[in-house]
Amino acid sequence: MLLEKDTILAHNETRMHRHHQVVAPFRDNFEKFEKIIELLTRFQVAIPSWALGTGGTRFGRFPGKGEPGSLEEKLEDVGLLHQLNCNSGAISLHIPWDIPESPDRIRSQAEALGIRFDAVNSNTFQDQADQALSYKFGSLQHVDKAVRQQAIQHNIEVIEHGKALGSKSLTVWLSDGSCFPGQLNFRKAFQRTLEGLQEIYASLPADWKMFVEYKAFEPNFYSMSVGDWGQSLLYAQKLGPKAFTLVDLGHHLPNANIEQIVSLLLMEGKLGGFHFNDSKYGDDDLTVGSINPYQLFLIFHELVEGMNARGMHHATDLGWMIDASHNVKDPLEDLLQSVEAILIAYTQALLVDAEALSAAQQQNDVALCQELLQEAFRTDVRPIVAEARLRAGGALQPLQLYRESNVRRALTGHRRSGKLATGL
Ligand code: AOS
Ligand code: ZN
Ligand code: ZN
Ligand code: ZN
Repeated sequence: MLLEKDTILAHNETRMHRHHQVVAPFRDNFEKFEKIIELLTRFQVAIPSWALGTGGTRFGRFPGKGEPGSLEEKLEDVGLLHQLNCNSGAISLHIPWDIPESPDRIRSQAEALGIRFDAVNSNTFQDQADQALSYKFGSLQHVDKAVRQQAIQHNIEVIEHGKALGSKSLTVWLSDGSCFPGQLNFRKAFQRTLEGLQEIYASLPADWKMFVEYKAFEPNFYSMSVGDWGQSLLYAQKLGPKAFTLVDLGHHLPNANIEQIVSLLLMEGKLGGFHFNDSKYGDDDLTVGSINPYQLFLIFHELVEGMNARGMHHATDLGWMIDASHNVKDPLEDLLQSVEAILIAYTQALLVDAEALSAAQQQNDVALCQELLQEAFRTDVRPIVAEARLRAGGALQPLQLYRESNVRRALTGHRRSGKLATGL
């Protein structure tokens, strides 16, 4: 369901006077302001198909209404988000949850909505109904070659689906690992996993990237075969130039310095992209920026600094994706909040006076270093983000417009009883 253009215009009209008042002070530095607007306009965050419906925990799931039941409906939802904020012009699919029956049709639907396909995700963390062998004891690490082959074959099929849609990357997240000491020979598990990844890598088209996502724990609780950025980097280095590490913010041990990890991966040319979310305890998959917005800002500070140093293109040289799960909020509202949080952190990072910071670091002026970062972080940049949206044709306040337009009620009316087609 897409909103009428007039609806957005009317929404903006009633807020325009106030918007002009709050955005005016930022225009004082005209050149920087215009540069930031341009960067924000190009910056697109991929929405994960699996986050468009209500998620759950192992204790239960409380489904919402009007949730998408097909890939077409998922695309519709992302189209709506993109129409509201003009920064959600991509979707990340999960196979087999999102197998397109007719890739050409899906492709033209996405094109009409201004949406491209970001990384396709494989799934060897569940057993599917028609699957010959079980992943109970892992997939690429499995002691049985036949299970490993099945997992390799699946990943190759995922690449094929991605090719048909115009995707350019594969994300491999493995739930492989062990729950108890002694269960696994770490070295052999690593080697088997590497061999599997090498076979998948060999099937990657020349212009594709492979993202190796790491996770410290869960579903295995003693060891994970891609458990941290060190292991992911090892795989990526051994695989070759098309392989990169993917950082999911919720996949670290408590208090990990994620921004430093990001900085060093960037330095090595091995940072592939992100699964943005927020957490207080573990892989909580909460709304981006809802728990620790300062950490998000510090990550973006490293990204801006590191990407500029390497001459990288902010919008296109990394995979910007969300990985979240919504248990108590309307998924679309939550995703609007997440994209907004990402843009706010990015904008604040763009405001950092890089030259002054570098000089202060050189002088060991620790207090000034902190002041310079916090000066940017404490700036309410929402008017800048809104201005970028306004110029791109989006809504000044996407969440409010979503609510005012009663979108969820309309979706509930014409979709089958909120039945969700994804595996979560
Ligand atoms: C799992 O914890 C990872 O974050 C993966 O990215 C996973 O594929 C995704 O959450 C979908 O279930
Ligand atoms: Zn993830
Ligand atoms: Zn996760
Ligand atoms: Zn997560």
